[in-house]
Order: sequence, then C-alpha cells, then structure tokens
Amino acid sequence: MERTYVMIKPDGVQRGLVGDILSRIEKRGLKLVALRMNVMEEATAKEHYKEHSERPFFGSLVSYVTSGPSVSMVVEGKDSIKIMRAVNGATNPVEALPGTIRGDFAIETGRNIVHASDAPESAEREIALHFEEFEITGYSRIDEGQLY
Ligand code: RTP
Ligand code: MG
Repeated sequence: MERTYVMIKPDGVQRGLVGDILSRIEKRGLKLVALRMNVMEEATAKEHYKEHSERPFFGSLVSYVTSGPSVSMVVEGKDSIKIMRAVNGATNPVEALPGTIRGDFAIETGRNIVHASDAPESAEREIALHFEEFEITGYSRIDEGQLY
C-alpha cells in the first residue's frame, strides 16, 4: 500500500483548518497512519525543501514553514501520492480548482496551506525525514475490508 507525507503548514494551523483538512483526507478514503503537531526545526525544513535550495524564495519558504506549529502526517492508501496532490490542488492557488484545499482556502503561493510528496522517491525520503518507523501505525479501516 502506498504511503505519502502530508503537512498542514503553519498558516493552515493558524487559520483553524486542521480539522477540515484531516476530514477531507479521511473522507476521501485515505488512512492516517501517523500524525503529529510540532514546530519544524530549521535544519529539517531546509532538508525537506532542499530541491528548492537555489531558488530565490528558499529563505522565505523555510521561514514560512518554521514560523509556527505545523501538522505532519503519513497518509496511506492506493495511489495516495497522486490522490493527495489532487486533494491539495495546484501549487499556485490562483490555478487551484474549487473543491481542492488550496482552491477553497488560499490565494497566495507563499501561503498555500498544505504540502504533499510529489513522487514515490520523495514520499519515502520525506516520511523518513519526519517520522521514526515506530511512530507509523498499521491498522485496517472498516471501508477497506474486514475490521477484525
Ligand atoms: P509543496 O512542496 O509545498 O507541496 O508544494 P508543491 O509541490 O505544490 O510546489 P513546489 O514547487 O514543491 O514548491 C514548494 C513550495 O514553495 C513555495 N513556493 N513559492 N514564490 C514562489 O514562486 C514559490 N514557488 C513555490 C510554495 O509554498 C510551494 O508550496
Ligand atoms: Mg513540492
């Protein structure tokens, strides 16, 4: 079963959107298998976004994601990487469709509320960066077969 790393960025927490965002993920049929709130360390944020380290917005991006508590999670399910990218919507909220998280709640690329891994390799890297293996649980949801 495919896993992806998802973050509710500090603006999502500050705007009181945690419950709504978790609910969208759960109701879509994806499974939360790890969940934590913390203020991301600067070194962790730099490692997380290292692909953008040469971009002009890198410094402000690191400041943004470390500016307050964020919610980190591991989301599991069939095609969870692609599905979570679609649930989040386009990076620039101007292009994000209504019904997506960014399309419903954001207008600025620099305040776009959520993150999700963009490929299997980045998902594996990001899950290992943000979680220890023991923090990730395994269980069955009633809508994926036998509960017991
Ligand atoms: P994310 O990594 O946060 O899920 O977003 P993404 O894949 O949709 O977009 P990505 O290209 O990876 O960009 C990472 C984050 O950097 C900020 N950004 N700012 N000012 C700019 O032009 C700009 N471009 C990107 C956004 O917060 C974006 O989510
Ligand atoms: Mg990205």
